[in-house]
Amino acid sequence: MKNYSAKEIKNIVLVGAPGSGKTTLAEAMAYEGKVIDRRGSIETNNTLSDNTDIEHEYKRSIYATTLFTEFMNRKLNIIDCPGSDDFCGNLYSAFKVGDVGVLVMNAQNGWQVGDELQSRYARILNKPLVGVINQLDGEKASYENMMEGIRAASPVKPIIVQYPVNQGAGFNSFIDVLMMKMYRFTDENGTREELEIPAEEMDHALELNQELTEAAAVYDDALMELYFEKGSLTQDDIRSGLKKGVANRDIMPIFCCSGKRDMGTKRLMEFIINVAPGPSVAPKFLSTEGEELAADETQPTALFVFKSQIEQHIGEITYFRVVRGKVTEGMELVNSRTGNKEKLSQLFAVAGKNRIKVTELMAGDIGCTVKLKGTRTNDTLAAPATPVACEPIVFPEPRYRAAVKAKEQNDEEKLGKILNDVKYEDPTILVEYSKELKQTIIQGQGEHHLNILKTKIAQENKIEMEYFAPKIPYRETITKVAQADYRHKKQSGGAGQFGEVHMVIEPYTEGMPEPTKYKVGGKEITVNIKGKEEYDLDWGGKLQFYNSIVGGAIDARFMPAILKGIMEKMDEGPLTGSYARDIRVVIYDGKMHPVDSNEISFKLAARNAFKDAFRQAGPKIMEPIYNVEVLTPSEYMGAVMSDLQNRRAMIMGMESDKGFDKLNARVPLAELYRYSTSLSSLTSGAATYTMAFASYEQVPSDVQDKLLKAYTDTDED
Ligand SMILES: Nc1nc2c(ncn2[C@@H]2O[C@H](COP(=O)(O)OP(=O)(O)OP(=O)(O)O)[C@@H](O)[C@H]2O)c(=O)[nH]1
Ligand SMILES: [Mg+2]
Repeated sequence: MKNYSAKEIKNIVLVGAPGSGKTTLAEAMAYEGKVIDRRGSIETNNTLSDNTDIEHEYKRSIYATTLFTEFMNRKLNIIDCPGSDDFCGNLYSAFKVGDVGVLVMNAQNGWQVGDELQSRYARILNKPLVGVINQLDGEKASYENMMEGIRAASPVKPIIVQYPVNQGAGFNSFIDVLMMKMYRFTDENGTREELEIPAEEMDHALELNQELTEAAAVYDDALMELYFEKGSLTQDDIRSGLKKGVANRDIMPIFCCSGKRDMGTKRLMEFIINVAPGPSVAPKFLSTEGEELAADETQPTALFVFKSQIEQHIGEITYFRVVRGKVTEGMELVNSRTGNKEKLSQLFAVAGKNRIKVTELMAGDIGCTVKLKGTRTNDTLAAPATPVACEPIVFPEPRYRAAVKAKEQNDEEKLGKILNDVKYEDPTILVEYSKELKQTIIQGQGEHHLNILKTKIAQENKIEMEYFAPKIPYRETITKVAQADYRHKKQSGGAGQFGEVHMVIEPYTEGMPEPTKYKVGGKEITVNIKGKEEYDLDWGGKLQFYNSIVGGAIDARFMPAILKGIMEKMDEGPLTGSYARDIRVVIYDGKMHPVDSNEISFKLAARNAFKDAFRQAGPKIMEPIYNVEVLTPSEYMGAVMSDLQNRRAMIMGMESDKGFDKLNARVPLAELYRYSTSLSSLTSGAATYTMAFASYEQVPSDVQDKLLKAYTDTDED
């Protein structure tokens, strides 16, 4: 295989709503590039891109897959992304190494939330887009409806390059207003005739050609001048204007296609080769120090790892882009995170499940290697003398959580290890054991995302796991002053136990004055501060602890034990066993026994006094509230809103944004379990949402009563 340099490479990312035909189009591109001599299909489970058992089972893409093709003496690296938003992490990695997105849209469905989301990701990640109206051979295909949707909703302005002559089942021709030709396909293997535009289409074609010319001229003063002078531009001039408009992310040229019948694929690839920005023009990689790393093969080598996947019989496969310099077979590089050497004994160009051995890859190219020792996604491998680390991919926040355990207790330990490693393959899955909830909590992008993981672990590791509702990390605090005494006394045979503690507690607020006097339960208590300790609690909020013992009622040496007793109860709050926060405690009296008093006695006395005081202090339970943002087609807005209201949501605002409604609400986490699934069934999968922690707020009294009851039923204190 030829060695391609940055100027001869294009790295494209196929994006678009679920099922729009990305994988099928990638297959047609690979066929046109002669990487395969027969096209596989989704139905027969033999595409290059969807090549895992789990993708076959679900008949959809789950992982972004890289495929190279050679076309017009250039190399086109295609990354085929999954359309489902549950797997959007893949788009973040793909766009890190891809320079341009190809938005594949289904002409049968019109503009969908998936198109909306994926074009937004491209925008967030600063990547230009080329638009493809696909499935024009479908029974329900409507180019006009699709264009209307794009015009109304696309964040980038569409510019028509092609329109179909006969869409629907008989689709076989379209007019290209850049080439000013009609293309007609004579078979389903990409064979095409280049014909003159029929007379009845000429006016329309000329009109669109003028729009295209004007759109191209806008981006270049010299072109604009030329256009005014001559009233037209050459094809090459138009291309050079489009090149700028696309690279600036101002316009999205629109193409026609049936990936399934391989119609339009070749023209699209030609345009990408000629017009889309390649590695030497696209924005440069940045180092973590902010240095620009140009795709220059004369520079010292640096590779960025954007994906790592374990494949049966082979082990870990590491996918990378050569950021600068070149990499040759057998090269030794240094991982800038670990400082360890890695030998790249084999290099491959990747075409999905096929890997083609190569001896060298140049700056801008994408490839993979195997058998690295400790390199993962987001690592940079660099020449030992010139270490550098590239800015990492910043993955989206999780928006779905569940508790997880092994079906068989015996598998628990093994499952723990497997789950711990999941993040290396899929950085959008977070797993952690919550000491607070005493559950293993797994977080991801949606229920489907987690179910796929479950199936994968069952298939590959033969371990069954179960998801269930995670506990909610409630917090407990108090609302008023309270007082309590507690005597711990035990006389059983040998040495006895004795400790007595008197305390006052009150709600802590920032900047409150030092305590001087309390009047509580008919008692008047004067505070003489002997000692003060203040703790920032790991789980948020504060504990203030005052020693106000007079006349040696309790020895100072027992104070740490008293504090410990209180801390134990803060750690496992008296109401529901959740963390307590924002409390001031004053120990003002107590009793010792000359022989029987010891630390354990005071710890227990303090613990129980604190619990009693807490329960009298107007205790309340606080729950985590999340900011939720839902994006839905307007027709579902009513349903989405009333569902949220049933979840105790506070609606904060609504706005319409290019055909979609956006709704912001504050929703208790306790009401969000399986929200992604409900939202999906309410809107036939057309809506999406994000969520982020906002604050802790008091739960309503009916919820508090329920929680209290549930806890007293289990409290063995
Ligand atoms: N009629 C018609 N059907 C198509 C075309 N392209 C794809 N399909 C069908 O649409 C379905 C989805 O195709 P895929 O290629 O898997 O779509 P995708 O965009 O990769 O889907 P995800 O990766 O799951 O988002 C399959 O049944 C294909 O056979 C097309 O051009 N015309
Ligand atoms: Mg796919």
